[in-house]
Amino acid sequence: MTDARRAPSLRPLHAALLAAVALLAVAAPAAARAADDRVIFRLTDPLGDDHGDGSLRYPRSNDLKRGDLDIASFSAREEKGGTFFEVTFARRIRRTEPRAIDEGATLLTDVARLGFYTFNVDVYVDTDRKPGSGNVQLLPGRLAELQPEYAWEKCIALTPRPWDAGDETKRILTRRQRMEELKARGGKEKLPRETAQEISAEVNRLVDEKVFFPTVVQVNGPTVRFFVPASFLGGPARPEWAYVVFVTGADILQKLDLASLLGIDKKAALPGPYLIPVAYGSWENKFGTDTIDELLPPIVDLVVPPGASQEKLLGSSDPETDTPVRLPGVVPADLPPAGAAGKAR
Ligand SMILES: [Ca+2]
Ligand SMILES: [Ca+2]
Repeated sequence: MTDARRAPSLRPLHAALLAAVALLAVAAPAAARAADDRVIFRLTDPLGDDHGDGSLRYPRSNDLKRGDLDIASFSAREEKGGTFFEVTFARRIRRTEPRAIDEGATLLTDVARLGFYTFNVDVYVDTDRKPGSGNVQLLPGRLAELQPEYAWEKCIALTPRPWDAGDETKRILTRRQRMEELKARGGKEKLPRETAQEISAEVNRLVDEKVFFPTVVQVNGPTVRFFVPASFLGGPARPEWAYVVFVTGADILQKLDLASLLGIDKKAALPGPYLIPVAYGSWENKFGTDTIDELLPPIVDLVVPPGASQEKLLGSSDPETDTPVRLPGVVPADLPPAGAAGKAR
């Protein structure tokens, strides 16, 4: 398309030739596309690796069992007005049902209104592919960063409570920004009201611009599909972009105590909204581990590029130096055909 548009500025003969070639080039993928149902890319992930760095144990809860958060594939499909991303798990997704989840007779279907309730999927997209350009920090509570080479411009956060998760994310980030500003000023007095408001306005603006919480979601067997409008990504998803994709457990009833943020010095160690954390030992409501590492991410399954090891990556934090794990992106266009991504362990 681009070549065809540029053609008139070239010498006539070349222009005609280029236009013909461009037409051919456009026609071939279009045909493939029709047969391929408008799939932009598809990444596969090994089965049986829903254990983070290798040490994660599922909570002893009836709502979550091994395999539930095991990613089998991640794909993108162009649809009218945007992109449907799709994650297929190793097992059927647990559907919400109208059962009471507290003493006030709140129903699960009141809180988790999109049909699922056990997981979050994060997708960080590096759209400019310029090393060092973009964000390396992830959403709160992930205890991970991105390798600067894959710094992201856009983040898609699929969660069972998208409306609340958006608000909570803003509250957590505002709180942290205010704490950092206070610290920078010597930490003695309160922030002037104006400064505090400026910080919150800026955080709100950034989250609205850069993070999308899908609300058009379809759950079907082991597969969840979620729609991201072209207006957010600047068009349909592209296979030349880099993607960091992982799943965490969702705790839809979690109440975050923001006051507890005050005691947190480690940059990465913020709590995350509706995220099941990891802790040493075995737990009813947390992922358990035998690793003593307060920066061990609560990431259960991660899609990695060929040659990389999920277990090594997720186990590479260094609490001593306050260094969280740093994750690489996957570029679908760079992969060998048939979606070899993640095959390497
Ligand atoms: Ca997997
Ligand atoms: Ca994986």
